[in-house]
Amino acid sequence: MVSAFSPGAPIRREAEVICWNRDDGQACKALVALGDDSVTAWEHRPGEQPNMTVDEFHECDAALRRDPRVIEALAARGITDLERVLIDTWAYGAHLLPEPYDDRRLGWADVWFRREAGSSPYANPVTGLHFIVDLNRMELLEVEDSHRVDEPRTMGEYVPHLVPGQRLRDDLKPLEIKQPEGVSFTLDGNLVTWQRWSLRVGFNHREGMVLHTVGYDDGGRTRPVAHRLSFAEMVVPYRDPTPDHYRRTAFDIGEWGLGFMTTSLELGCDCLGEIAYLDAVLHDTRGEPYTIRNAICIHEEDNAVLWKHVDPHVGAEVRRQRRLVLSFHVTVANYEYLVYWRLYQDGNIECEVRATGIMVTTHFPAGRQPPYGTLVDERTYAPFHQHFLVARLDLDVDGERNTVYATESEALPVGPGNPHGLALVQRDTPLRTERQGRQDYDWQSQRAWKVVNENVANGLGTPVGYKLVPGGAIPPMLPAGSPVLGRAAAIAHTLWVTPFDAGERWPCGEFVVQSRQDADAGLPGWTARDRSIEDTDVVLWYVFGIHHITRPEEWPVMSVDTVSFWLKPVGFFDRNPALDVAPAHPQCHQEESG
Ligand SMILES: [Cu+2]
Repeated sequence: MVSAFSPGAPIRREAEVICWNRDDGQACKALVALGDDSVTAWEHRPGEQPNMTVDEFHECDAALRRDPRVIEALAARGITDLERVLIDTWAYGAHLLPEPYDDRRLGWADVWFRREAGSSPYANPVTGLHFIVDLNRMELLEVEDSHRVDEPRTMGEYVPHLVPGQRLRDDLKPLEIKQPEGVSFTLDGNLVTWQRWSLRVGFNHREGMVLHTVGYDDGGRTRPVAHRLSFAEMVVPYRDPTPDHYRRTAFDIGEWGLGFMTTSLELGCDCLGEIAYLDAVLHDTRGEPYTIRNAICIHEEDNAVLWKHVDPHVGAEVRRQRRLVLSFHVTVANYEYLVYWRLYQDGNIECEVRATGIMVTTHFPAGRQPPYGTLVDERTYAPFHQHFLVARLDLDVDGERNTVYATESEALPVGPGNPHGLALVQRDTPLRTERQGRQDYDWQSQRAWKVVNENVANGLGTPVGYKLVPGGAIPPMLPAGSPVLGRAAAIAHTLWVTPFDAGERWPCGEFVVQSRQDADAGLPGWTARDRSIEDTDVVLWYVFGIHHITRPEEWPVMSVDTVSFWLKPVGFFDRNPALDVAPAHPQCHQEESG
């Protein structure tokens, strides 16, 4: 497979095809051998709903706009200019499907209104109006007109000319990033090499950017760190049970796909400096290819100081820190997610996600505001919600045979040998089976997880490892038996560990549109077998995200909310591997004394 690939070697080109018959709604999964134009596998998947498609979203929009009942419902609210209406179609969870239609492929739609041409539709929710649509027949099933609210006078605009009385700041001087001798990385096809790092960059419709065969050159030998790094699922439950929001639980990867939602990047705006871009090629519902230009951005950044010491006799020795950033941006309706994987000179890998865009809001009548959100404008609140991401980390620390340890600090009680209560020890507990591999964040013990290769020792005689340093871990806060937790039990733990299985890719199941529960299809089912995860090819599933208690400062557009986690070498090297980074300027470096 990928790790065995050498340039020029023949490869078998296969495409996995998910399709469904819009007449009877039946889904199928097929394998197509592209080299000899043959279908090598064909499997019926009764009862499953494939992912939502971009084509279907647009088709639904067009169908609704034509429908006299939609035109009438909008007119009843004084909206007659359909050009200014935005309709967002969302997927359902099975537990919320309206009964007469619960065997169909359904969407439910929100309605938004642009106050003037070019203004922000998300500034003005059409509160209490939703459409339920059969997505196979493109048939409007129900107009839900649950309640109306007198329009508040809000300011939801962010484009400068639409913000009343706004004068843009003019006191920033130019800041230019130049690399007069070019960049320090090389890009050969999808192979990236930079400093000691090498990796291959991939892309697919569901996960977006994927990093393969990430390795670090150590004395002329590439030592594997990760076989494959990606995001496998996102779950965004809105925590507001009122009519406008109770259905709003998005699975942005399983329902929509980070790849499908990827947007083109612009030099100087999205990425600054000397940039290498990669395009992505995806397909529409007819299987026709299309290109997302500049889908992935690769560039170097200065990141202040890497290491420093000031010696009282001989002065300062300082190194600047450089990092390589691989990133892509995703727009899912009102929200954007910006994903950054960063490689550092000292062997660290950082994965950062930034959420930005526009929060969902609702208008409410004069009086007390609803309790499940924050007031952000006149009689307008932004509901609380959570963004859970599941990173799939197929690590190969110096090879495939790895064991994961929970590593925790413990303060020993006062006693003989510890009279001042200072003694702190580190406990490493091997996770031998999948049940033990279900782990939760623990602030008290500063719990982290070490992926260790017991078969390879460093120069100090201890086994080599990489540590998953948790960041952005959030609890689900969903009661047992909650239907959302039933569909996404993966979010119930911070970490899951499984033995590698090529078929285990999607933590909440392959088909999450209208899913009822993931007990069989995803992480809960896989790990219920309690397989051994000791000294084997392990996959870590790290759950992190944003517990979004909305703020007025996030309206009318939200500055980035940033979360990250790190993979850091622990005894992978014998000493600081960035000792040999050269000083950026002569003055960062002590004169050699003669
Ligand atoms: Cu949010």
